Amino acid sequence: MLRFQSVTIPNPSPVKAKRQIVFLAHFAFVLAALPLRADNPIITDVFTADPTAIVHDGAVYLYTGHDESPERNPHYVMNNWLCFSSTDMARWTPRGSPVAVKDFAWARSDAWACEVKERNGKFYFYAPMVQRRAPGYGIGVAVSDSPTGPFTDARGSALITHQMLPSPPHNWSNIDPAVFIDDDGQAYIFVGNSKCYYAKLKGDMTELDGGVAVVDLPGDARYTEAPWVHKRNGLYYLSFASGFPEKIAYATSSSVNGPWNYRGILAEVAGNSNTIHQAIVDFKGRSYFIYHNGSIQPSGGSFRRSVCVDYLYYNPDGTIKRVIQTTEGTSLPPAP
Ligand code: FUB
Repeated sequence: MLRFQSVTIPNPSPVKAKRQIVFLAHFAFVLAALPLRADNPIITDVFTADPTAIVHDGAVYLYTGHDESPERNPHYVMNNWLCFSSTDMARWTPRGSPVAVKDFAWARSDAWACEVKERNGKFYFYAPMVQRRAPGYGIGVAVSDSPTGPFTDARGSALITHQMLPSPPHNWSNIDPAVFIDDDGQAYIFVGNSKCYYAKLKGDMTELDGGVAVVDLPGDARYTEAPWVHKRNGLYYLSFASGFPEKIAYATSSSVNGPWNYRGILAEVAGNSNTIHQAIVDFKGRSYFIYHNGSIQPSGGSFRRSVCVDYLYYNPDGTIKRVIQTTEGTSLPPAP
């Protein structure tokens, strides 16, 4: 970050004053042409985790979990979600909390990784929460007319319950929803910890269209959680957290139904955090990798995380270059 001290200029002669004005104007011009850097993490006054983002009407809307765990408490404390917006991926405006666990009568706790998608002028919010009346997590869906909410529970019940998953490995299998809408309008929801699952969504985005199936990934992919599906030039990409501490790995396919071809590591372990949880978005001609780390000092960590943004680059053959996690973050292009 650049900082300047004020300088007192003694009463100059007219010639000197003109030179000083020319010098200052030149200096201001050079400054304006320098790229403005975002700095990672992008939000430093609250702890943010598990990012997801949409592009709407010339802006990016970023949704995050909200880590409220006290220092040295080795558990998540997460009660609501937060929203931020930006028109340049560098300056972020807080938009408050669009929804909380308390807005879902069937849910007890754990505002874990959310997902938001826009369809037909409405905004759909998906998130896992611990169910009140049955073991495990349920995926809730809420709806709003605005990207910043407030979102209202669209069903009064979970869209996917833990009990709907085929052979869930444990009680927190039903987490981390990611919604993908294909070019033909068919929407899919992916979820899962330790095993990846997916299901079709009906056009109303609030009901499943059929059952929940397992996504078949090779063992060396070491799938942990945080699925994210996107499509580019006809190729489907499924990225996900792999191993623990987590890296991000990815697979590709010519169909959203697979088979998935494992492509290796996309991003290394995040600084000072066991989890990393990615989202990938394109905005104004560039691709971005949004994730969290635990880098805020002195008290950041695996339960007090912070969202970061870095560039994502593709190779000519469609594979993705490994993401370089930076403290500088992304930069605004200089003003034209
Ligand atoms: O924030 C709680 C959990 O940690 C998320 O659901 C996972 O993706 C991991 O980031």
